[in-house]
Amino acid sequence: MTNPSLDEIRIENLEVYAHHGVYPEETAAGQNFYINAVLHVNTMEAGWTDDLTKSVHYGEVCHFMSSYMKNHTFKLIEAVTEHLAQEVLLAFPLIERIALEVRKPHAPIGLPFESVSVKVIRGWHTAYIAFGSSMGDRQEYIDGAIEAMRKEQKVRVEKVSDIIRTAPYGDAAKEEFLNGALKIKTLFMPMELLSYLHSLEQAAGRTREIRWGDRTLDLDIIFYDDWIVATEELTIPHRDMENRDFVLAPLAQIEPYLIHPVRHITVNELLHKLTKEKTIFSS
Ligand code: A4P
Ligand code: MG
Repeated sequence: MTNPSLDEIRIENLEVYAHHGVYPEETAAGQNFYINAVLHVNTMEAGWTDDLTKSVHYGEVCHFMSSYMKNHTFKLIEAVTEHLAQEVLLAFPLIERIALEVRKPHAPIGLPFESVSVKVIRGWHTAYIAFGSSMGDRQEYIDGAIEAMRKEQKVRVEKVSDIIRTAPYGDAAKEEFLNGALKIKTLFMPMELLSYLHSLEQAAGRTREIRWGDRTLDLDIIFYDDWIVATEELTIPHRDMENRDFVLAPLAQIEPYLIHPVRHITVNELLHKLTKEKTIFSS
């Protein structure tokens, strides 16, 4: 998550009578739940202008959470908390992150206790996506994917680079590519984002036959906050980005000073390094 120094709006022990629980008696009769929420919002502008529209109306957040809790029924407080955190983030765009705790002091445990609770921290993440197409109506495939992302509620498209024409890289691809990059905010975690991007590739008629071969649409995750992910299915930052001018040039156009979390140099510097190496090797 991008800004660790965000200000906080705190809601403490909001009481809500609702019907969540594993046992049928709990969902039938209901009981009191208590919500603690820390809303991470940049409050400075509201602070200086004294204007509520520049901040988040905590009263509205309380009513929203209370109605959501009353109008839905889950077995687990894990589920209540997860869904509620997401709904708040979707409904109040100025909230970048929420720490949400749902307490259940009357849980049917049969022993003296004060309370049980689940607490989660959820928020918007910043990701950079490189896109490429070398088959069929390339522009149409790219436009279609960006349009689909604009309609997906868990994604906010923030910046789109110019689209450039590039020669195929690697031995498998033969056709000219259209390439570019996107900056998005997203509620998807990295693996969920990868699956989502694969669904967009499939919608563009992508089949996976030849690695590095020609394709209708390729969507790669370049960065995800400053996270480092190294699993069999997913490598972030993208493992080959520093060797690809068709990734670095569009990225440098939208975010030149972004720092690569492993190399510790900016996108601009990576691009200059690559251009210099290419000149040396080709001369
Ligand atoms: N994967 C791992 N890390 C990532 C990540 N950060 N983002 C895995 C996306 N995927 C990631 O990719 C294979 C697997 O990589 C995925 O299933 C995922 O689990 P793929 O898209 O199925 O197959 P691919 O694209 O053929 O292989 P690869 O290695 O992803 O190829 P690239 O790196 O996408 O390169 N020339 C030009 N001019 N422009 C291009 O855009 N693209 C390629 C393909 C070749 N030449 C090109 C271009
Ligand atoms: Mg790929």
